Amino acid sequence: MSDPQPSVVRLICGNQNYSSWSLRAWLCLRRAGIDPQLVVLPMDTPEFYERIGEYSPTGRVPVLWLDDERVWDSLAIAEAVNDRFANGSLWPCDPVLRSRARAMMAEMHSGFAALRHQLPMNCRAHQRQIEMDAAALADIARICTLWQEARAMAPAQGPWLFGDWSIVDAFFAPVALRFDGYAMDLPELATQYVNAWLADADLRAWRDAGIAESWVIHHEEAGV
Ligand SMILES: N[C@@H](CCC(=O)N[C@@H](CS)C(=O)NCC(=O)O)C(=O)O
Repeated sequence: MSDPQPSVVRLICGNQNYSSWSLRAWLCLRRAGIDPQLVVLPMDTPEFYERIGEYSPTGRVPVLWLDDERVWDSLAIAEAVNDRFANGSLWPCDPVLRSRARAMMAEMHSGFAALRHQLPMNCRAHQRQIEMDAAALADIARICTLWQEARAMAPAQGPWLFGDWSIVDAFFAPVALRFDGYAMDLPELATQYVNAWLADADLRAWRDAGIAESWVIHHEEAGV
């Protein structure tokens, strides 16, 4: 069956400053060479709840609109972008690496609740002092182990988890922002990976847009 390219690609997002799931979807689109129209809905405001029903069947962001077709949830969006715009090239070619990358993405998508709750993604944060409990520290340690294992498996020399960029990198990009946003001791390899993200033009463009937003969500502001 033919798969005609949509004429309008639109990503419905939350605040760029705080919405980590939106960032993941947007990074996948950018890596596929797409510059989507962005509809940014300010989360935690009456406007969000008034408008989200027009766009999202779940009441959550992100949602990708390909003309009138809607794809919701960052995980499904990443796969749709890979299928529709990148010919499958956004995953590692090697099936063993691909399975590992997918397992890491799934673990990020369904896990790390303590990290997500205690260290919210916040583009404006930089080395904030924060108190973390044992569960958040365990999440950080687990992520560093995952990154180290991926790098050890990676055949390519690039800075990304499996050498060349893949979707799993998009899923850990908000973690890189958190690791920069809040002061913590990291292994050297994790610091290098965070720095690779901080130097990335797409991430910087998103972060700058987030910093420029005027909305503040007080319960997402952590650390000092
Ligand atoms: N599993 C979803 C999670 C989406 C999600 O929780 N989005 C948050 C913003 S990052 C949201 O829509 N929050 C607004 C609300 O729940 O009112 C995904 O991966 O896309």
